[in-house]
Amino acid sequence: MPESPLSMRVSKAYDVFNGDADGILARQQWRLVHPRECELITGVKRDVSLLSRIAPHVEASDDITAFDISLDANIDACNVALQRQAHIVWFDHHRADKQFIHPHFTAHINTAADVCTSLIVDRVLDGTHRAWAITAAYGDNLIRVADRLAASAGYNTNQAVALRALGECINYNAYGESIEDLHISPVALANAIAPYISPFTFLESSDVFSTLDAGYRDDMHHALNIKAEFADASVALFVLPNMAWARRVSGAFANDCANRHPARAHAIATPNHQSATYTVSIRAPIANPNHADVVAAEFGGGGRKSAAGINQLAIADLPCLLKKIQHIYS
Ligand SMILES: [Mn+2]
Repeated sequence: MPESPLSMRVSKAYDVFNGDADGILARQQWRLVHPRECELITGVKRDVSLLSRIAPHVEASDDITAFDISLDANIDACNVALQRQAHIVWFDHHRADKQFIHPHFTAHINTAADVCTSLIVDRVLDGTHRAWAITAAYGDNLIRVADRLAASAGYNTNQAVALRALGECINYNAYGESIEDLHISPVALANAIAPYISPFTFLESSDVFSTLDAGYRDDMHHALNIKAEFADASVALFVLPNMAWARRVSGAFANDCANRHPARAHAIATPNHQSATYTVSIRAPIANPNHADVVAAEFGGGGRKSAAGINQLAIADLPCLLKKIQHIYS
């Protein structure tokens, strides 16, 4: 008997992930252990409402695996996909006030300040691909956690330095207003990394790292010449120029500032190309990694306790944001 068209359809798998190091490398670990042909849904770091791209098209028994994107920012699309009877597994560390229970929904969400999505996946996989998890933790600026994991995994200083450089470069590549600002599209980067069981082999075999590293150094050199708009012992605000390099390096520069001044909170504002708004990266002081998400949320942004961002801050609201940051951290 001929099969009906319905039963002939093979269920599809979608990997939906942030285009930064944490998103790409969370997915990397998962797919090394659970290989599957997947459609990749990702974008620049700020492009977090990714699920809406596919939710209206998914079908019953399709599988969606989400990494490092906020559940709250995708809740409507999530409901659409569940109504269409897809199965969803969600790994994330962003604030999630809208968590729910559903037979087709599995959540691995942990919002602790010393956790990133790649470390959540690492725990679920019992550390099977720890080196990639460490690389991601460096990329997400969890330096102390990553150093500790690297030491306990038996890596020497040179190896830890290599993983840190790789993580920072992959993370750096995700920042930009659009894919055009980036050196490599996140889909291409995820595909370039996908075959590698070890980041060390990737570093030896691929020229992707040297491309990103050269771009990173170049952009960072520009950024380090920018004077702070405001700076005291507890808060600093930088406004970068309206250039592609500034949009690319803003997040990495924010992390670099945070690491050099661990007692200070930082805000890095970068003009958007199309509108009279800024993208703002906010970093809580490393010594007090709290409230960044709360500050960002007040201006329509979001993120984590230690690091958060605003995609569209009206230029006129910048003084107001600075006041809020001073109020919280001074
Ligand atoms: Mn992350």
